[in-house]
Amino acid sequence: MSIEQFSGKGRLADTGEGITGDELQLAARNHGMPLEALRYDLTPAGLHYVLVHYDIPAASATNWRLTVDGCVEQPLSFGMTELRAMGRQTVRVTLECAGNGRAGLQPRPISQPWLMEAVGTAEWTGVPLAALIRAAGIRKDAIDVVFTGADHGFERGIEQDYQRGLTVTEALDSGAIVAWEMNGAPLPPQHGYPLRLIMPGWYGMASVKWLRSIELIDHEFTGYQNAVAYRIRQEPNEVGVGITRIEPRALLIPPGNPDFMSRHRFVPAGPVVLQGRAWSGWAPIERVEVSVDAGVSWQDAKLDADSNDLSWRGFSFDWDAVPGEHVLTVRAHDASGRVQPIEAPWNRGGFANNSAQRITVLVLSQPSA
Ligand SMILES: Nc1nc2c(c(=O)[nH]1)N[C@H]1C(S)=C(S)[C@@H](COP(=O)(O)O)O[C@H]1N2
Ligand SMILES: [Mo]
Repeated sequence: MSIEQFSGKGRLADTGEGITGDELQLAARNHGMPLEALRYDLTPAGLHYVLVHYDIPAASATNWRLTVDGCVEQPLSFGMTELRAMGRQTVRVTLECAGNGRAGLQPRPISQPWLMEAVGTAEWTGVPLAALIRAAGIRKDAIDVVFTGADHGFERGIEQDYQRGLTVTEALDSGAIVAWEMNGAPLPPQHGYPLRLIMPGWYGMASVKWLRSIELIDHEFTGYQNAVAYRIRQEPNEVGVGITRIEPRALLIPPGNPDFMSRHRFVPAGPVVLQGRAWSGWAPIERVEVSVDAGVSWQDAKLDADSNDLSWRGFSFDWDAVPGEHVLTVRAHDASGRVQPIEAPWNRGGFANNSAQRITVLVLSQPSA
């Protein structure tokens, strides 16, 4: 018996192949945000999506240490009390998993089978990452910063701590914080208790949970989560392009009432206010379009006040629902000129798939009960 024998291969589903047992196992552990929770401007912690590669590690704030070392003038080690003395800032951040939308791709990459619900917005409180790095003093030979979590596991035969790297510039200039609170309470275990990194605007994989070490290194970081996973590729052996910021996306709160098993939706005829939220990690949202005829015609949604950061922005649209079947769809535009595509291009890992949401509803002339 060997590690390889038990390790997932990262394959594509065969034509017509349903969700596998491995995918079900991942989906039952890693939950999404039910789309009706788009009604909350700040996602309650229990409704925020969760993604954990390995196991949630045992952790105690009492004896937790965070080290900052490597290519620094003065290596540092903080307990939670010492860390709190370094500064305190709250940032409102929309996090989205880079695999969001994966299950909608054809062929389907076998992995966590997200539909469109791997998103959430929280207020994260902690100390600016730049303050910690500057306190240690950046040596001239520093190139990358490596963040290590306390969780440990195997991926495609490779044993590892969960680790991600950033360049020194990204680490200093992206508004990152090392957070100990989510929505004003200590981090829940599944969201990184007692300490995590938060990288505003970046796909979730950069926001390392259970953060125990920040190391500056004098070369490019080539760890698994940067160099192997989380890259856009067409072919398994190409180098690919590393995944960074969140592509624009708009989502509607599905209107009306769902069928329990199929989740097909029924809407009573008459005026309906469609509501949703849109976000992009590149620039603030400046326009959202809605179509109630499967993308044949589009109209602008009304935008809520700008949040002045990269967190999601609410929108609404007045729809006069007439009896019959309708396909609702939405697309986001951000201030960098990025427009959400109706159909995003395919890639092997199923990353950054921001294809437009489609909701089929049956509008009923009479409420049935
Ligand atoms: N240590 C550690 N950090 C991690 C992960 C992990 O498995 N281990 N998963 C990453 C991924 S892929 C995502 S999408 C986000 C999810 O954060 P959340 O569960 O708080 O929503 O955490 C990231 N940070
Ligand atoms: Mo993720």
